[in-house]
Amino acid sequence: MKINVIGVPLNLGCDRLGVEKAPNKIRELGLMKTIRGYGHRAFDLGNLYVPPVLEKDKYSKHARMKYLDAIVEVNNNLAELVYDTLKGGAFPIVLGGDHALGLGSASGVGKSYDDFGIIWLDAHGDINTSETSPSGNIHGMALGALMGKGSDELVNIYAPGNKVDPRNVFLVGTRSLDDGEVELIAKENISIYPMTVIREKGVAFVVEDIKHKLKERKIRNIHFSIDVDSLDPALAPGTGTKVPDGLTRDEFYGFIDPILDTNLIKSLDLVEYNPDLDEDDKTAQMVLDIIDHITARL
Ligand SMILES: [Mn+2]
Repeated sequence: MKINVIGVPLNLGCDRLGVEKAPNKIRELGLMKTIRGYGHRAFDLGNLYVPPVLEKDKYSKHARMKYLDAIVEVNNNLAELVYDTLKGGAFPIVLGGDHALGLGSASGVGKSYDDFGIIWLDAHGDINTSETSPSGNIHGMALGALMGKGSDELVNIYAPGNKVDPRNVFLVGTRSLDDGEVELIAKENISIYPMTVIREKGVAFVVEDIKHKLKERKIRNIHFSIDVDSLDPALAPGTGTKVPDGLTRDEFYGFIDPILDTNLIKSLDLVEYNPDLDEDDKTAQMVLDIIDHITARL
């Protein structure tokens, strides 16, 4: 398969330094060699430009959303690049950077397919709005905005309006939700599989339930957005918003392997790995292992 790697050295959505170093760090540890090892035609499209913004100007465009203009700009460009990649018959692997980039990547996929859904693997909901967000960090608003919730500036990135039907969104691995997110999940009837459900019913149940709903909703194309904080901090300590009691290695691959085997996954984000917070490259190796695992199945 043709695979395009797109680096997005974005840290403005999490407002914490370090995560912008991730794409190059993963390259240095053998990213392209790993992908090409499976016979793929892989191209490294480099890193997207992230406009510099001074810390003192972070609220200059919006009182409750940090670095709004720069994040919108990066995501517009990312969306177009993902759209072009899919149009060219290639599979986009988007390497973050923080999870605000999901706004752009999923918007690019949404323009490519009408019958599309999103699987968002994350310790958090990422469905805050500027009103409900306790931090003003846009990485916690990305999935909400894709569903049309929150500020127009985010909802209308790349194209006007929501990019995905909330019924086509699957939120997996959550264990830290803000009050506003809990309300929205209930109101929109979002398919959510928190860690409590994964532990109670098992990962195989979650996979089967999602596959059933995909069929029911006639979803033929999925954007898979993986936040490394979905993993237990023991496996991925190098990330900015760690939450205890995350996915074990077996649970993680027990989920993603059968999801990949559906052949419905059309694009991938891998986000929130922060080299500055890592312990002996443990998280870096995990990220490479995930890429190895995924590209072996494409
Ligand atoms: Mn996230």
